[in-house]
Amino acid sequence: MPGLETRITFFRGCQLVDIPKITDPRGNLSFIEANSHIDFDIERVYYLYDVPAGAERGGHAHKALSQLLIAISGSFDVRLDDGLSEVRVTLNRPFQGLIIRPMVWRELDNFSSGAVCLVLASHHYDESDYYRDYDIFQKAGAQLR
Ligand code: T46
Repeated sequence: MPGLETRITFFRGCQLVDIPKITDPRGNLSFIEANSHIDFDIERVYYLYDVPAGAERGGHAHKALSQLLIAISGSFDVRLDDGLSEVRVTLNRPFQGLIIRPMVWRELDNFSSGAVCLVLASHHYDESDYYRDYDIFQKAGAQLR
């Protein structure tokens, strides 16, 4: 169902995406199709779960990777930072996703009990794609601007 979803671009190309939701007395169903609801091929899927209260994930940026994050269960906050400014987004619906683009620092916190973060990623895991040092990320971002 290309084009039916709502996308709100709000920060450095990052987007909030409404994912189709098929309601049914038997329970709801949502689906995501590559190059339709998201504008990249899905090369990897991973998920964060059993996150202890007060724990934080992320704390890095990517050079080339795009990802779609979904709170499949529960809720958590995502802080996005481009080296100049930041925004905070709460994900708490299994039918809404957040696309995070390259060169955006992300930190995930405030995980609710039982929260599950599903991630659809544009590339396989590659440690060399990470900026894990904020100062180095900020300098690299400044050179691109
Ligand atoms: C991101 C946030 C939302 C792998 O071996 N394969 C994988 O696909 C991933 C994602 C990680 N790993 C290894 C690398 C580390 O030894 O798992 C360990 C933990 O990874 P990391 O500290 O990067 O996990 P998070 O939750 O801080 O970050 C992850 C993603 O790495 C990152 O791209 O945006 O989730």
